[in-house]
Amino acid sequence: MLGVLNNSARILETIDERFLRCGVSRRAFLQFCSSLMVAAPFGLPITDKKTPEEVAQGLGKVIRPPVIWLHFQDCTGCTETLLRTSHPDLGDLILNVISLEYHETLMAGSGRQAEAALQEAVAKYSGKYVCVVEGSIPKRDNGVYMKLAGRPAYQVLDDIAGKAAAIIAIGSCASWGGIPSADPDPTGALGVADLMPDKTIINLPGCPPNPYTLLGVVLQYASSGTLPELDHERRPKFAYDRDIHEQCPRRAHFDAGRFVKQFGDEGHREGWCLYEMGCKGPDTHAGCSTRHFNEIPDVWPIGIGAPCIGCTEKSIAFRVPMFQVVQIHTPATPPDTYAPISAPQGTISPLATGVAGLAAGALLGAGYMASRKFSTVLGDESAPGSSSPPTEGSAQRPQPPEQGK
Ligand code: FSX
Ligand code: SF4
Ligand code: F3S
Repeated sequence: MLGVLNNSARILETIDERFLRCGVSRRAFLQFCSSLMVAAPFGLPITDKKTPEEVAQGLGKVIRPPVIWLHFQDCTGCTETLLRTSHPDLGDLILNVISLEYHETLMAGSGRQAEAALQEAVAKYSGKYVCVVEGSIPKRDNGVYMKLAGRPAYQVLDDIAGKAAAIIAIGSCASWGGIPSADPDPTGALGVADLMPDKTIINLPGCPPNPYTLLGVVLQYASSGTLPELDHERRPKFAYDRDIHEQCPRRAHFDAGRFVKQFGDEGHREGWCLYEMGCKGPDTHAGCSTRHFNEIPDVWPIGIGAPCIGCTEKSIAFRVPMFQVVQIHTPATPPDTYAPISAPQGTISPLATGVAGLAAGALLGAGYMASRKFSTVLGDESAPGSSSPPTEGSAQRPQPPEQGK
């Protein structure tokens, strides 16, 4: 399995050759392969193996793919997520697995020197490199809001991504505009696919996304020249095929009707469901609930007590107010990884598809829950949707802003 880069002059090494030359430990590589298997449990031939050893055996023979990484309007979080591994040698290892030819944040050079390095890398690997794009591209006023070496960002994108073998838009900014495109969108921020609609582009949204999703796609391409199956938003299905709510560890609390009402209240301290705090998990496709960040268990938004803001969804993050409650409009299937809390093991009340624990009259149709507002009463810990009248002297809770404001 020497992959698509086999026919190019052997200026690039295989991953095994590189490790041997740089003294990378087998143990670190196996750890890397395990993380890759967790990030891509199915849908990628490179990880479709029984053990990390088998994955390592296949990957070791792959020629390190040359990667040219462009930065536009971003916060550099996508780069950080790739390098801020909890084990320093793993971050190192990632840079040995791929051949990062150009990356403004990581390279020592700047100005003319950096520009020369970019042109050299493009000429050397023209038509063979993977172009990773981080950040959105400003198009308003002829792209005057961002220039690189005197050229507007959109021209740089056209030039460099145009000569790539594959284009990966990493993060929500590069996928469809992300934070810079939030209202009032002063720069006219666009994603890569908006500017190059006819190119094969893989979107890896997330703010930031899981780095192993990127590595899985790049290594899959390097090993066989194939790309994973994509959904309608050009996201690889292996990483974005399920919604957060389906596999959320707090799901049993949702099913039991236990909701956090305010940050810091008893429910929050107990790890209850964050739906009433605006959690967008029911409408968000991503793997975070089972594939945590930085190789640390529970390191993901809901794992640390923050509601999901729907950062992988074009129509949610930076569009819908953070604390606005979303409508549940998919039948809620019971989780298959977490046991329900208030129902006997292996069974769940049919009412749990909405919010079990509510008065039945509060449910609007079996299996679905209507969009609901926050309680207006401070300290109100009644069941969501129930009408608990404010008690005498009770303070009014500040309301979240209305959508579009
Ligand atoms: Fe965007 Fe990347 Fe959000 Fe940041 O740089 S996807 S702002 S976390 O990380 O581009
Ligand atoms: Fe988890 Fe959010 Fe669903 Fe609650 S609403 S179970 S916190 S994804
Ligand atoms: Fe983003 Fe929600 Fe995951 S905010 S990181 S998709 S939990």
